Amino acid sequence: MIKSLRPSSPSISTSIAIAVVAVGLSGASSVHGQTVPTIKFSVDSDSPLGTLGGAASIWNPTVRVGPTPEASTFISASELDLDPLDDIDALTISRGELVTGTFHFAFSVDRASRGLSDRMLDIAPHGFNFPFGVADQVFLNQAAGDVFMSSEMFDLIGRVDGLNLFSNALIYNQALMSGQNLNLYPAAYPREAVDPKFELENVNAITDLPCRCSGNADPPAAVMYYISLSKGSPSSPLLGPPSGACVYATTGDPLVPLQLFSVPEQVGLSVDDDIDGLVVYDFVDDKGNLGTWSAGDVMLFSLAPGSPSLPALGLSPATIFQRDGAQTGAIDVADAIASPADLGLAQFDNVDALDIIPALCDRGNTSCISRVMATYVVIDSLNLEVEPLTAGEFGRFIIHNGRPETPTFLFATLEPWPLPTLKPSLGLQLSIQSPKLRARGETGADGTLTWRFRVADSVAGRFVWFQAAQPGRPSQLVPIAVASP
Ligand SMILES: [Ca+2]
Ligand SMILES: [Ca+2]
Ligand SMILES: [Ca+2]
Repeated sequence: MIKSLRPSSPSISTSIAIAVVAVGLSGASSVHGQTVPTIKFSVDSDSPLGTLGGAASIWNPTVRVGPTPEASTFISASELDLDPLDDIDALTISRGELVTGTFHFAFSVDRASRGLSDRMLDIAPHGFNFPFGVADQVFLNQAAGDVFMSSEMFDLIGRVDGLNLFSNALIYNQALMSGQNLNLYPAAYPREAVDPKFELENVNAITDLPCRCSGNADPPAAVMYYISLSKGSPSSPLLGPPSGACVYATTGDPLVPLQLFSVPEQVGLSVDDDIDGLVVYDFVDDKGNLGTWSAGDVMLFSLAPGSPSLPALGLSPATIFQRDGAQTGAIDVADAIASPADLGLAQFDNVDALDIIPALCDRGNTSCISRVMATYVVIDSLNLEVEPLTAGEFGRFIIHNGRPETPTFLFATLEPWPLPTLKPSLGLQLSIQSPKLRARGETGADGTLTWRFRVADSVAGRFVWFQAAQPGRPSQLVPIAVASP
């Protein structure tokens, strides 16, 4: 039975229809040719976006991808009736895929995590190249706003198979990768080093990653979100036992308050534990109700550093646990279904956001697993290199990290501002106005391409702005002062 502190409110089950209208934005949509990922996330209270209720809000990326990242509020702290000082540190939709098969983990790590640098997937099997993962994004100081995918597959018992690499690959960069980014700062491509002084956004909750299951229609909008607050959040004592290990359910409808879904002891935890990564399967009970922890429900979670259950079991903040609604007693090592090493992480690392991606391949079929992973993984960052230019002489323009064997275009302008330019044929927006197509070509199997052409005499002494693009993927903007001969 739910302990509701606001008994006069309508129940969650009766308000689902309203909620679908209120928050029914799920499913990939396309605006101006750019794909908007369905992914929802939250950030921690130390993130620039986490002030003024930002850490108590649910966010999603916007269509705008470019030099100025911009996430938008999906459900605000006030719509959730949360305090601006609360911190949502775990978030999930109900994941039926949890109980029907195998899955990869999608996860984020905190600012202090390092990853295991000897587990990089830059030479993955079957010719695939997954160049970015936790360890290199940490090295470049841009991991905290990223989402990674496990190379291994799991079910509710533990690891079942995978690439046997015990590693991870970047699937959403914090910024700039159209359709594969959260539109957070720093505005850096995955291969760029970020100044250590930069105040990083830390994603500490994710859910609703789309399945790239070919042929499937967009999934229906989620009817309910399940959240956990970080320990010490001011709303916690108002919603049930004060604890970071409680889970609350919400339709996102501002008229319906958060409802207590589970208390710590129901999932084998202490009130002093803190759930910081969460995936729930909420089984519809025989009365047709959602929003209560009961037999048939399943929960995956990770705990925050400092949770007393971890040292008691000798386990890590990157351990992932599984509990079901019929289980009783405290968690133990048998409930741990993924270790840090399974995910390519170190023992002291912290998984601080969690989701699952359905595995579509048979066990042992590493060719299939690599191919499916390649549909999620950030493969390239389409970097444009322009060597110093002199009017009247040949210049060299080099594409790095492009998608292999893909049409590639180079644009230039003398007047870059103020308006960006829509390129529907490429499914993207260039950051410059009045772009002139200067060159086209196709990248080689290694994703590189070099153009060499004569620079016009008329641009001697002037600034020229260059930007390259592959379908759906613009490069960074490169301004160059052209020397006079
Ligand atoms: Ca990154
Ligand atoms: Ca978290
Ligand atoms: Ca954790």
